[in-house]
Amino acid sequence: MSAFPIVILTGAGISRESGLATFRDADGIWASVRIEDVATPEAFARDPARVHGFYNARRRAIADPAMAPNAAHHALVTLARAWPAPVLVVTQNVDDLHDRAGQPALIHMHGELAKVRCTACGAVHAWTDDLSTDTPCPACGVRGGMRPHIVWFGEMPMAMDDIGAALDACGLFVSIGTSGNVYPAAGFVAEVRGRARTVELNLEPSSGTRLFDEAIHGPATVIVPAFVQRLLDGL
Ligand code: BV8
Repeated sequence: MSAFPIVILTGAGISRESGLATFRDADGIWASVRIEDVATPEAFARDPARVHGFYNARRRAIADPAMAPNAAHHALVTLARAWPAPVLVVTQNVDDLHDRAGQPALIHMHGELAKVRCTACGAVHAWTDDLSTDTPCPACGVRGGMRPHIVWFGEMPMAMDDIGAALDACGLFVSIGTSGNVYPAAGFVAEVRGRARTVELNLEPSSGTRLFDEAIHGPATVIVPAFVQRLLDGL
């Protein structure tokens, strides 16, 4: 088995079969809520209670004990444990299903629903309860400054330097369950193209499907375990 590092980008499609909605599919989140109303710094400044309500509902949904990692999440853990070189999962997802599956090297580039941040002191806290405009920061006590630890449109995604270094070093880039509409993540395939092998695993062709060396289409719980097995078999 050749020892090249692997970077895997995941999106909402990998969590769909665990019961979480995607964003841009017909039954996705952005079909019923406008991005400009809930997922920008301007929306939070204008109507923080509405933004809290949107993220409180989604935080409650991932806390449901019935919500569990699926075969695709587990397959990526199997790959990371068995592969002889580094395997980094970079997820756009704000759910905690990769964490709960036990993914060893994981970056949440768009933040995490299960964390909140104080805009007064910068402290980040693990959080399962609802957040309100009156919630005090457990670290500094200031009320009114708590926000979801989420990267909104117009904000800088997290850990971009680490992601850039991993993309520079990888020999294989795999994109799973993402429509390829949100940048900078949608640009990763173009960044590594020509240097690393690129593979798309998605229910249907993404916006950038022609940029991949190989594309396999189907449900993540079927095609991800099969692809992992193929890699581990050295094919
Ligand atoms: C930034 C909040 C500066 C969290 C989210 C060009 C270059 C750079 C930037 C831009 C650019 N053009 C525009 C921008 C700005 C903007 C952007 O991309 N806008 C788009 C809409 C045009 N980007 C930003 O503002 C970002 N910040 O750029 O900073 C910068 C510049 C350069 C370099 C560095 C920094 C910040 C983006 C933050 C986005 N935050 N939401 C939340 O509330 O959850 S985005 C939201 O979309 C989610 O986070 C989500 O993760 C993300 C991506 O969506 P997907 O995961 O792809 O989901 P989607 O529904 O679209 O697709 C699901 C796919 O799964 C489908 O294809 C479907 O077929 C498939 N599927 C379904 N079921 C299954 C399945 N596949 C397999 N199996 C299944 N069962």
